[in-house]
Parts: sequence; structure tokens; C-alpha cells
Amino acid sequence: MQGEIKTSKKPVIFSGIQPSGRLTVGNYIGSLRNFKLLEDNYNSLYCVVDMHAITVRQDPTELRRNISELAALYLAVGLDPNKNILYCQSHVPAHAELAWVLNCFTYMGELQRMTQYKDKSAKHVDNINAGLFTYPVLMAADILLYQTDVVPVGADQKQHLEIARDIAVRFNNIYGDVLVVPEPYIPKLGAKILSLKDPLRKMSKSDPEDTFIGMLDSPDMIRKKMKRAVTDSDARIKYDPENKPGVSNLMSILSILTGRGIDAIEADYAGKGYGVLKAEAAEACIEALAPIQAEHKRWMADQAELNRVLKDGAERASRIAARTMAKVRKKVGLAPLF
Ligand code: ATP
Ligand code: LTN
Repeated sequence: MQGEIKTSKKPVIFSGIQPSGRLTVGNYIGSLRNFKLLEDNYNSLYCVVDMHAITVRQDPTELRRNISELAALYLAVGLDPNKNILYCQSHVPAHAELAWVLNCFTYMGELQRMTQYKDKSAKHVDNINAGLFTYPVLMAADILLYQTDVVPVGADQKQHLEIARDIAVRFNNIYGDVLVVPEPYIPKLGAKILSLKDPLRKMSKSDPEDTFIGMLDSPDMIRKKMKRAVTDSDARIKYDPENKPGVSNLMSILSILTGRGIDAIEADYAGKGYGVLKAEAAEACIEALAPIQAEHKRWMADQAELNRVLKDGAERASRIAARTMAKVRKKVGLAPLF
């Protein structure tokens, strides 16, 4: 059996990604890539948040497939299942249990202010369900269950992190120091990769195919999508996110994936057209994704081993979660367990 996460004193990281479609380079740059970079200095839990995914309607067969694909991607980016706890949210019922308790410490007004709720309810007018509304409370439970210190996420999740902190502080003010108040970890560059078709919106895996580069896209697909990315008409390669969001987005992707600074990119591409920038951004994606795609294929071909990793992860996560739940039950006054 693998070691317990709390035996060493490293701070705890928790993060989750929804298995709501095929992951994009936005997900990679804003979150997955950082998981790997942070691996050695933290005790980390990375979760496939399948219960969050059902807040919008999902095809069950497709959802199951997306869960496997996402778990395989965690492993394919190099996360070591011995150093990190990799598991599925619905395998640890304590997430739902704590979410219920925290629902009773969260105000309707706070949830009504959430921009993700506003966006998603505008997008799914025929299914504005209570789960979509209380989504941030389940996310707070995910995080607080493990006494998490740091949560690596993209910029779009900042507001959800703030509500998780507010809930923890509120709970502690009533019951004493029960829950650790988590800090967000949002990368300086790449926290918001933009849609290829509408560079005023974030790139999102549940948007139409031509708006994103998928982590599993073939080289041809990547080249084709990049070629059609929306830029602007003045043809100057300059990093100016406000006035030139499309071009700046491609420059950010190129910079992060190649390690070249934005200034160097600006200098190298002075006087060149957008076609060259798009072609090089495409090649940078292809090169960064190729080893991940190869590993992903290997893991997908070994579902038995993938399931073994997830089962082991869920068992280890459950043991940590049980400690927080025992404290919470006692503090709140729920019926003692026999
Ligand atoms: P959905 O479209 O289903 O809402 P999504 O593509 O927005 O999904 P999530 O599962 O919500 O992806 O996000 C997983 C992680 O990736 C989160 O930490 C989120 O902040 C980050 N992320 C998502 N999109 C981007 C993006 N365009 N740029 C940077 N980070 C991103
Ligand atoms: N809400 C996040 C996914 C998510 C998450 C979490 C991220 C669910 N639980 C806990 C960090 C920590 C999203 O939509 N990207």
C-alpha cells in the first residue's frame, strides 16, 4: 500500500478538473501543467470531479469515457500516483456529505453573485438546476475536506476560491479552528487562455470544436485550427492583451510552451505576418502535446491499471476525508457514529 499523505509536513494541494469534454490547451496551461511543476513540494490530491460535471446534462456513456480520459491525462502529464493522490470525486462520498453541511453555512446571495453560475445558467436555460447553483459549495467541500493549503486553478476559478475561503472562515468563527483556509495558486502568465474564435472569452472544453486546441488533437487538426484563429487586421505582432487579444493569446501560448519570453517573441517576429506566428504556435502545441498523447494512449490501453490507481487513490483520500468529517460532525452536533 502507498504512504499516507499526512505523514510528512509538506503543505497540501488540492485541485480538480471536470470530465465535461476533451481537455484543451487552456486546461493544460492554466492547471494541469502546474500540477506537475508543483508535485515535489506538496502533498497533492488531484481529483476527477465527476459530480460537478453532472450539473449540466451529460450522456452517461460519454461521461464514463471522459472520466477515464481525464484520469489517463493526469497520469500522462507525468503525475506520479505514488507521490500524488489521483482519484474520482464520486468514489469518496465524504465530498457530498461535507457539501451538505457547508450548504447550511452558505448564503443564497453569495451564490447568486457567482459569474460561472450566471454564465452556465444563461447557456443552459432549460436546465437551471439546484446543483448548478450550489456548485461552489461542493467545490468548497472538495478543498476543505483535505485541509488544503494551496489550490492551483485558472483565473476563472478565483471567485469560487474566495467563496471557499469565506465559508471556511465563517465555519471556524463559529466552531474554532476546524478548517484550513486555502490560498489560490493562479499562474502569472496563462491563467486565462482565450478562445481561438472569440478572443474576448476564455477557451473552454464545452464550447464548439473550432474554438479550442484539444490536448489530444492530431498535428493536422492543430495546424488547421491555429490557421483559422481570429487575430485582427493591423498585422503587427505586439503583446497587447487589451487591444490585440487574439494575437496576444497566441503569443502567450507560444511563450509558455517554448519557455521564450514575450519580449523575445516580439523581437523575433517583428515585421513578420500572423501566418508565421500561427504556424509556430501550432508547432509549439504539437511538440508539447506529443509525449503526453503517447503516454495517454498507453494508459487508455490499460484500463485495469488505470482503475487500480483510481481505487488506491480513493482509499487514501477517504482516510484523510474521514478525519475532517469526524471533526465536522462533532462540532456541528450531528448524531455520533456508533
Ligand atoms: P467547462 O467548459 O466544462 O466549464 P473548462 O474548460 O472551463 O470546462 P474546467 O474543468 O472548468 O474547464 O477547468 C479545469 C481547470 O482548467 C480549472 O483550474 C480552470 O481554471 C482551468 N482552465 C479552464 N479553462 C482555462 C483557460 N482557458 N485558460 C486557463 N485555465 C483554464
Ligand atoms: N470548479 C472547477 C473544478 C473544480 C475544482 C475543485 C478546482 C471542482 N472542484 C476544487 C479546484 C479545486 C472548474 O470549473 N474548473
